[in-house]
Amino acid sequence: MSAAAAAPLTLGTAGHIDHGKTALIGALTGKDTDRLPEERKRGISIELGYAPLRLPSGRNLSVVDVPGHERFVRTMVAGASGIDLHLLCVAADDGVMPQTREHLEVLRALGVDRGVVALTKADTGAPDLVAEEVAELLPGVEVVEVSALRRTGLDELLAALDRVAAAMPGRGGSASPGPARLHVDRSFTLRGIGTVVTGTLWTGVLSRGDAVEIFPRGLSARMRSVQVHDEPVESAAAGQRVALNLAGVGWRDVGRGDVVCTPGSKLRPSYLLDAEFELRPGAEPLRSGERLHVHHGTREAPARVVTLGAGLAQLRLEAPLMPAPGDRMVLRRIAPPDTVGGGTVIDPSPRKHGPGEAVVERLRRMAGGEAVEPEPQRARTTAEPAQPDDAPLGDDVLALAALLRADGAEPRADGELAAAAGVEATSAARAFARLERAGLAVRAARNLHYDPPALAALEARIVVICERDGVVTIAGVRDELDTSRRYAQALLEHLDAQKVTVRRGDTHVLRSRRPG
Ligand SMILES: Nc1nc2c(ncn2[C@@H]2O[C@H](COP(=O)(O)OP(=O)(O)O)[C@@H](O)[C@H]2O)c(=O)[nH]1
Ligand SMILES: [Mg+2]
Repeated sequence: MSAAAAAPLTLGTAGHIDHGKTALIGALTGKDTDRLPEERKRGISIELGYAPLRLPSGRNLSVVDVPGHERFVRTMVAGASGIDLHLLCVAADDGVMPQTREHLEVLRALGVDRGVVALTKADTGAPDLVAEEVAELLPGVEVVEVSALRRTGLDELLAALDRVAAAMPGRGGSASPGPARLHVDRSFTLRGIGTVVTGTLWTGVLSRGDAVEIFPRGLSARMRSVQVHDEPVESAAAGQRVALNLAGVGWRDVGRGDVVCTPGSKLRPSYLLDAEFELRPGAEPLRSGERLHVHHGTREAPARVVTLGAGLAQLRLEAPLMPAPGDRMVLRRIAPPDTVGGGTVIDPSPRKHGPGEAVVERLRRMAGGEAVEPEPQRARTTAEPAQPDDAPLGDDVLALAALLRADGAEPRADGELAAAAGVEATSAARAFARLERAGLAVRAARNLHYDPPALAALEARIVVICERDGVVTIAGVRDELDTSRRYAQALLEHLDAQKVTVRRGDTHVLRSRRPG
């Protein structure tokens, strides 16, 4: 098979902030992946960036450029989920830094074990010393010195990427049979075109005109058109960045974290999953009852851990995920935020159970690829009390969550949102409380809730401003985030309440920096 015909792959950047990731992708592809005005103004990546890259062999890569700031690790995880190989960037003038290590942990957790290291900014610093440091961290991985500024080392880097890619068949064609699955990272509307969603196609093929289902809400839609990196195609293959124009759903009904699949997929929203975990060296072992954040696809959910022994655990999720057997997940501690390790899904829809020899035996067989009978229904024991939160969220509550997510940085007031979702005014407060408990909403002010990732991104942007200027004001946040005074005020008051910032007269300052 010629390289051009070989299956496409997705490449993700990784590495500490300011280590030249975005500049390098710009030099390689001609595309500036920092699109937000303040990304350009401040030179910091906040959102995920995308660009196509054609290797000298003709092999096509989709590049996902991730942010390096420690506050944006969850965005990095969403971007890295679904990539095939990495381009780890380590700056010659800075060496291995905290997010170099944390991004590597995320890649390891996701099972991304192939890639190339770019020793960036080789026109400065001490490339030789840093090369030694990298060789210790990642033995056996090719390291290429590059300078995006001087445009040196780029051909060598492309050749190294080609060598790594050549050994990877990709997920397309026969490597990826069965129904298609795309984890959505963006949804928007274009005038005259309608709803567009984008994401990385994990498995299968998506073709123009075909019907799709969208989970967790189980909506139906049809693909009016399919694009790969801005080019219309008849069908897209696994491993590619894809944009779909969907008929039959509004853009507010779909958002980051949703999964688009073709009919026949066994994918369903799940609040329970059994998995095998591998923690990072030195991490404290998982404890039963511990609460962690689970990242899967472009979605995340808080979960309680129930250890089962033998490296296995059941996760009791507070918000639904759409897992499939063999999928990778990343586990992060909530406070202080830290990547703990990764997991591989074995049973995406188990019964609620505790440890036991039979449980471990059954999961071992499933992990080995055996078809195993579903678990028999068993009575709850006193050790596993029934919890009202275990009941699946109703359609109206999920609709509320979808609207909240679609509203993003500027959510409507609670009352307006409830009305739009068809939730009765009398049960709105209960619905919001339910969403909060499920990790699908955060209350920021009276009558104002945010989608948690949207709020986290806004908070991170404000912290970046604080770090730069020392202080922030309501007017400053309003202008920099291009929002209204009302949102700016709510955000700052929320940050004060969260003890991230503290109010000093008309300004707010960071309380304390976490040690790097
Ligand atoms: N000297 C030098 N500076 C570079 C090079 N590449 C990037 N930079 C600078 O390093 C800073 C951070 O680069 P950027 O690509 O935004 O880093 P990222 O945070 O890893 O995406 C910017 O000020 C760039 O101009 C390089 O090859 N040589
Ligand atoms: Mg960047």
